Amino acid sequence: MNPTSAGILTLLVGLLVALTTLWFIARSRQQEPAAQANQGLYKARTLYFVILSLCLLAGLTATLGKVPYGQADAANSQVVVNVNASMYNWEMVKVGAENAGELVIPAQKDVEFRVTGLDVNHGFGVYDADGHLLTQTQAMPGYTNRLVYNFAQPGVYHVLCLEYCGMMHPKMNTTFRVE
Ligand SMILES: [Cu+2]
Repeated sequence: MNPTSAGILTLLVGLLVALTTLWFIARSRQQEPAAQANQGLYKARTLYFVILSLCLLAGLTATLGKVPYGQADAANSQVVVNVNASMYNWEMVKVGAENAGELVIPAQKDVEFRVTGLDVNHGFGVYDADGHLLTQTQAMPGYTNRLVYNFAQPGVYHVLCLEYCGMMHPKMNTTFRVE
């Protein structure tokens, strides 16, 4: 699904939620003649739901353009890294790399990680040298997740497994360099 259709889908779901809320309000009005005694309370509740719906819609509209996934342009990625996760190892190979030694990735370029699992589900988490999680995706058997990331700073980055996969899960890590 491309970012535009994902955005439209999100908007439609948001509208559906808002309309459903309004429908429930209208319906509860019809079915509660006893509400006359609590008119003020019901009015306040209705107002609350209307304001809440409007706030949610406004928030949704304002943030639609900032949907995190789909912004990165996989088609324009200049560097592709194949990532195979298995118990308890990360195999990371840059497509077209001459030597299969240490993985070196260029800084300030879109890098596309093609992440899959060879045995069970793993979590591919990329951390900077200070231990901050930068980006992540699942490594699933039989499926390739594409994750595009642009490393602004050169340095050593760490890959840790984010999904418990067995006894040695905490030891499932590797590093790569960005230049
Ligand atoms: Cu794991």
